[in-house]
Amino acid sequence: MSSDVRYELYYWPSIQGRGEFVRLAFEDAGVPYVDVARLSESEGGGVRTMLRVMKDAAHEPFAPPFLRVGELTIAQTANILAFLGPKLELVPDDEPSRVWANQLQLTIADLAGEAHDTHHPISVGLYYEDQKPEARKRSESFVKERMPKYLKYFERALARGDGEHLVGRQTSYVDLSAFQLLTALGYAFPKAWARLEPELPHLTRLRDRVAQRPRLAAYLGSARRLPFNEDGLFRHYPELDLSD
Ligand SMILES: N[C@@H](CCC(=O)N[C@@H](CS)C(=O)NCC(=O)O)C(=O)O
Repeated sequence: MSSDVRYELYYWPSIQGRGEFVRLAFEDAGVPYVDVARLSESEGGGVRTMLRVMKDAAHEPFAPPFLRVGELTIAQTANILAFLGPKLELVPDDEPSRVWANQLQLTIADLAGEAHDTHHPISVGLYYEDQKPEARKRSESFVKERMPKYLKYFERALARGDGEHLVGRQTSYVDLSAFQLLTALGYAFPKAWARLEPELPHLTRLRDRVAQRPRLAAYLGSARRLPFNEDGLFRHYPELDLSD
């Protein structure tokens, strides 16, 4: 695995958000990356730098996260991971496995999008406080129907494989993303998660196993791992969780 390549990740500096799926892949692989917007402006970082790089790219990203490596600028989380997977040795070599990995990753992205829409059902341009009644309505169907439907789908996918890995027989970037997704949903919707957890034995084991991978455990305990917060993709608003 080559680590003399300079990988630059661009993402909002104060949230885990979608950038975290990419950070976890680098951290687990032990491959250095520069989290550019988390550097100060004097170090060549910051949000303004990120937005300028984004606008100037020949293949302009619509939104962060994006990756810059050599001449390439690559956006869309699942696309970034499909690019990085082979380089970080986090996906099997064969095409069916890679297509399956991408399929699962895109489904994780769909679920992340729906989780986001629970707190921003009307507009990303408005505050949560400006769309609270709609958010409650949206999250009711999310915690009762959509979250269980997605998570049971991932549980079946795991059970149909080797029971431990979503793709093939080794840890892939999809397993890392599934860890992130489950941890994030447990943070945002603790009651809904607690009700579902007994029905998700394989997923729960996967989450716990991934958390113990040495490089990942070191990262999760470090200051590089930002805490969840209510500016991010997965927010904990008790009124949007399952009621008792
Ligand atoms: N489908 C894209 C979504 C990217 C996205 O929505 N990024 C958010 C932050 S997590 C953003 O900065 N959005 C700005 C916007 O939509 O205007 C992906 O998976 O990367």
